[in-house]
Amino acid sequence: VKHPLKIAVTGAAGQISYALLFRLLSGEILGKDQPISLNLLDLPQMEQTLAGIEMEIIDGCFPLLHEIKYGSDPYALFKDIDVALLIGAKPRTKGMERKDLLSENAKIFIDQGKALQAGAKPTAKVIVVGNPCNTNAMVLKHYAPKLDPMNVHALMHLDELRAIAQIAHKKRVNVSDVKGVVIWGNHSNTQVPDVSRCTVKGQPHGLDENWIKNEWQPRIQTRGAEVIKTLGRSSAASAANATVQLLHQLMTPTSEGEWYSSAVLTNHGAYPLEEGILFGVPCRTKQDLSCEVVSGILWSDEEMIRTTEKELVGEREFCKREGVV
Ligand code: NAX
Repeated sequence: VKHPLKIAVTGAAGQISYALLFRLLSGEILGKDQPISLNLLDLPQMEQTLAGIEMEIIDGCFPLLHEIKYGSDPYALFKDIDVALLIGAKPRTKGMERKDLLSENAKIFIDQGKALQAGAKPTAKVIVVGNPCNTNAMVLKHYAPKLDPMNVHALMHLDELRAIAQIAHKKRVNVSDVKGVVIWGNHSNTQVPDVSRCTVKGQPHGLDENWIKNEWQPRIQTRGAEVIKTLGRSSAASAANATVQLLHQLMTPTSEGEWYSSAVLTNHGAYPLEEGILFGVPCRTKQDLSCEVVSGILWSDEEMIRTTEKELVGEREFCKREGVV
């Protein structure tokens, strides 16, 4: 039997986490032989909800559940963890400006970065889901210098899955026939969904350029808002799915010639980008489970890349002015 993997989940009383925890414990993501210790973290006022969630998890009777803890202290709950899924964040409320959103969230991620630095295993893998996820992860990494920058990810995988699903639908093929999509940049509507290396059933995709530019790209960029408008609340189950699928990617060597999109610190030097921001790029997991950026993909639209880069640099400059980083 394998040693239990210790996984911390923040925002554990929220709707994404609710759709995520049972997927994790089912064994489909990390394997049927991988026991899991869960550390659930949320705000102090959510303790009652966490107690109820713990009851439901116990009632799930999962053979892979080794231990479960919950609370509101990141220092206690990040101790010795292998994985952190950072979902909790301050939502944007009515009338709130983007800069308020940034500074409110910066506080959370300063604190959690420090707690990871203090207690997490140096090899820990971190996925930041809470928005604005790229800049939240940038702040977190600043306060957790011991973490390998290639182990700190901001979630772009939902955008990637949305992008693949739309192409599969258009081409009337199975989603598994679509490979090589990349989502560059920020998890916002400036992101750059890219088909320059996309194949369908191993062949060049053959998609109409007009459809790509005028329908597919804008649809992917604004899909989150489209879901909110239709569903009446923000995507939770699909976000949970993307989070566990990314975790699976990070814990499994990537097949030859393939990649997944994820936002990592730009200091890797694989592309000419401003350093010190988390930017969506194609990544691969190596045999030793370290993560590397796939280099050499030519940008089909550099202007769009520079726009999303500029947005992220703006968010970082704001954090600098506020003394956050
Ligand atoms: P919910 O409001 O249902 O849950 C968020 C939970 O986080 C709440 O229980 C809240 O108490 C908790 N929380 C707040 N501050 C915390 C802190 N300092 N420590 C621990 N817990 C804290 O939101 P949900 O729908 O689950 O979404 C969570 C986050 O995911 C939001 O920021 C949302 O914008 C973001 N998303 C990111 C996506 C991505 O692709 N990167 C897509 C889906 C989603 O929009």
